[in-house]
Amino acid sequence: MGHYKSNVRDLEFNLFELFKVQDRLGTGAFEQSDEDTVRGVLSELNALATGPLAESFADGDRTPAKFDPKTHSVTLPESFKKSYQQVMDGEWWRLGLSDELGGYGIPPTVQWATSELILGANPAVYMYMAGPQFAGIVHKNGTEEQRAWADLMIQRGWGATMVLTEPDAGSDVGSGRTKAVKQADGSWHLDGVKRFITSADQDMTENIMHLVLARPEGDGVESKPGTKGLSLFLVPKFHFDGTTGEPGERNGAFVTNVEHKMGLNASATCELTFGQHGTPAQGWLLGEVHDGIAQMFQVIEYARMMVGTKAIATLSTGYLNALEYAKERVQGADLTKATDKTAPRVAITNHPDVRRILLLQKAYAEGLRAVYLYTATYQDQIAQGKASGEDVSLAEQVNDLLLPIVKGVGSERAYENLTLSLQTLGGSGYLQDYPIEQYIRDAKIDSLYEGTTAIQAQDFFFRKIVRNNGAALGHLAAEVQKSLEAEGADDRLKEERALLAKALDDAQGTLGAVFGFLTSAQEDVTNIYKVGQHAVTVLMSMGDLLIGWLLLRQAEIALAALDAGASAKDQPFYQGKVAVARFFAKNVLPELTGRRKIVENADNSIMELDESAF
Ligand code: ST9
Ligand code: FAD
Repeated sequence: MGHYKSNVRDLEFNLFELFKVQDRLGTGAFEQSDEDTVRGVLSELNALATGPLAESFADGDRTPAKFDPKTHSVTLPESFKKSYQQVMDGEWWRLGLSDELGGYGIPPTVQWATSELILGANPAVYMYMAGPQFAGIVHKNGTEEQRAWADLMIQRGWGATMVLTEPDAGSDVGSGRTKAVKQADGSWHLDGVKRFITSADQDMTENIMHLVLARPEGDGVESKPGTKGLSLFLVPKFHFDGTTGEPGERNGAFVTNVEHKMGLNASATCELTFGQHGTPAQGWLLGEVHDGIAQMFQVIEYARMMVGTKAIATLSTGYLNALEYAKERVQGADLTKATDKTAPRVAITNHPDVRRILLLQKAYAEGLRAVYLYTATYQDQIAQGKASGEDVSLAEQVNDLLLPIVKGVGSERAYENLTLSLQTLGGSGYLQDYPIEQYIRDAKIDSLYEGTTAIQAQDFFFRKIVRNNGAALGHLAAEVQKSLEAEGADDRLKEERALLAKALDDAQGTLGAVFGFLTSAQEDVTNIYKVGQHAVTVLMSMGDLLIGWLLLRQAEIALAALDAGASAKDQPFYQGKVAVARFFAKNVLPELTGRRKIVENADNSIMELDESAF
């Protein structure tokens, strides 16, 4: 058996029992798909993920991407390339495409569920699959000629990158200095050095299309500072025939270094230099509009959802590996017999502390899965609404609000709980004999790239709540309230509902306090520091609230299924759903009260402390 332990039962539970995707299948934008197709896709992809994709996971780590500075090229281990080829040959990338570009008309909820399988089995494989997905963005924003390039990117299986970061422009993308100078033929020559670029070279595809943010210069080009002065350029690795896609001369975008990283070693993280090696780096303005940051955010929104799902997928397999180990590992006597030195030794699942950490892992793995799939239900609504010409603005706002939770909370909680997966194995968890140490190394990146957690928290508060006048947040709070007041709610979960009601009040109180700091900053600008200090707390509390709510909804469904006489095979699954919702409500949700107090009592002492005292 490979390292990857998927949870298709839970994916199906979310899709069909909680979020009722079957009601949307066969209609509107999803006319082509039905329940059998979806179950079939999950089952087939699960076989690929747990088998051939998982196979090269460890090898990709131990034999990382190799860089040849003479040829500016990157090579990957054969085993990894084989895994990538299988997923490409199976045309699984079509799952993420619109019908127009050769997709299967599958709802985003299902797409993300299938993505979890690839991301859990071998996340670097997924990263290299960016070509068709990014082609969709080129198609959406491009000129007629560029739309034809997008088709070539898909047909010829090219790779693609998103190129923002520079040595002095990480979180602060607007500090980027790479420039693009307009040429007489309408193209642009790029000049500058970008760093940390995922998949900027590899030896698996005939070409790579770089989507690059650069600062345009030239006659008639208005120069603006910050992100609003950036434009998005298409810069291919090789020039190509616009009709056939046949690659020609090398373009002047060269990989000049590959980073040595803590994890995710199969995914090449490259320095990419434009126009500084004797060949001009020729690029084309995307869509011929200087609207680079907004265009790039279409890529970023997808990538943030992907990063959160990656983290959650890894936590889930970490938990299931830990669970399997715990059931088999015999160590120590039952605590009630601890003084009897002759007492029989038991599996560690009998120890209260092991149960505690296993349930924490289960709660976050399954709760966060529900959060990303809940987010995707709004993407379903957007796709359906757009197809039928309905107003989708609220669904778009709620999706926007949820993205920093999926990405920020998903990555932080996954990493934190993966350390508990490792802890479950004791010293063995520290060894490369088990996959968990690699999971931890591979998952750490998720709280860093695509915007660190601090950036997610600020995005959540300032852009998604304040600038939105709380419209999306109000909708979410009303959804939680609706569950709390639902008629016929199961009495057996009364206590948990009361804990959820308190958590809702605490999350709102925490937000209220932070709003107060923002308002008072009009009189004393330093009060904005208090927002900065506690934005992450707000994000994490909102994440826990959502997890507690969705676990409770799952528990209601599980109790009903048990009452209706669930099959012997399903009974433990549903019992587990009830138990984990109860555990989370009692053991995690009350933490929101303490966090609220901390925020309400915020002061600026840490900002007043001289740097030398740190
Ligand atoms: C990175 C890549 O880290 C990591 C790896 C990726 C690998 C990709 C692989 C993909 C694989 C795909 C495979 C598919 C396979 C499918 C298979 C299916 C089975 N939302 O606030 P302002 C815009 S990349 C939307 O003033 P500042 C907006 O246009 C590096 N738009 O910002 C706004 O204008 P307006 C990632 C947003 O203060 C404008 O920006 N780096 C949002 O100038 C200015 O906004 C980062 O993420 C938003 N949330 O700049 C950087 N926010 O206001 C992190 C802003 O008029 N830093 N806009 O609407 C930030 O995000 C900063 O906050 C900042 C600040 C740069 C935005
Ligand atoms: P910094 O921005 O220097 O941040 C350092 C610390 O300061 C962080 O804790 C951060 O939260 C904090 N901080 C910074 N500014 C603020 C602020 N305003 N408020 C509060 N806290 C703040 N980039 C690409 O363009 N394309 C890619 O494909 C890509 N892939 C990557 C792959 C890997 C493996 C890595 C490591 C990075 C990748 N990146 C990529 C870059 C990545 O997006 C950046 O590393 C990330 O945005 C953070 O920037 P930075 O590393 O410069 O950190």
